[in-house]
Amino acid sequence: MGMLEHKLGVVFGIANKRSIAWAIAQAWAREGARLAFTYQGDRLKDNVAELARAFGTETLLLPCDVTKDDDIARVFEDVRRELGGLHLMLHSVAFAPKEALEGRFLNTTREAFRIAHDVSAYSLVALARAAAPLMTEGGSIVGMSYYGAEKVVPHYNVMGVAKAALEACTRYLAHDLGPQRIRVNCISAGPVNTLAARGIAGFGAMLRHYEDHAPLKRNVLPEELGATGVFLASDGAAAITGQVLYVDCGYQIMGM
Ligand code: 0WE
Repeated sequence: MGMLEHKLGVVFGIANKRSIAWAIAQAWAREGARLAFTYQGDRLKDNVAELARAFGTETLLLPCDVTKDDDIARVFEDVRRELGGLHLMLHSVAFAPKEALEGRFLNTTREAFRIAHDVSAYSLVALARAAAPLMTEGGSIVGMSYYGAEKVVPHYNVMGVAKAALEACTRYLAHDLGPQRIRVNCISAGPVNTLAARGIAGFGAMLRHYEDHAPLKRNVLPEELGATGVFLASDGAAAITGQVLYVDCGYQIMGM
């Protein structure tokens, strides 16, 4: 008997098989959850459809640009009609314009700041507001963060500020939704080699830096993020809300 038997979930942020969202979705499904997937833009549709097929042909697959209120409304109308309720939601979505992740934070434009916060932080608020009415039996909302939210990671720049906002949003949402037994937490993952990490200058060096400095002397594996996702979704985490859980091989505890 899986830990998430009879749970219904919706997953935002799968781009391909390396996505953290895919690792967590697979883990949720393995524990018995029934999932709907969203994808951003036609470019990713075939990718996500191919992955979703692993769970059978009737898996609900919906387009969603999280910066569009109409898209969000339609996703949750479709989830209500097709799944009939909701217990789990994964938010694994972030974007900042590439130029903003190079050079000095000082030079962040108003537009890059706006986009990073809209896509990466406000979207959690909008999605949680739309999901909550469907979570009539309580629920678990999980977001993804990164250490750059609390300490300066060179070049993470405006994404660090947006992740700080995401973590604060997690706490305020946890307060608002707690009375409805909806928990809101985020996982702060160590670096993972995903599409979003590709093309970031020095990412290979960052992975080696973690291997050298994290207490566990290695990087986190996608399946370990999946296991933490299962824990946060499960009754084992029934009293945990508003938290940031570090799943980073211990890197965050180090002072030097
Ligand atoms: O949150 C992230 C990355 C999110 C991300 C990635 C991109 C690349 C392509 C957001 N926006 C974009 N925009 C693009 O045009 N991470 C935690 C991974 C990451 O990204 C970094 C890191 C780490 C770690 C960027 C600079 C420094 C470190």
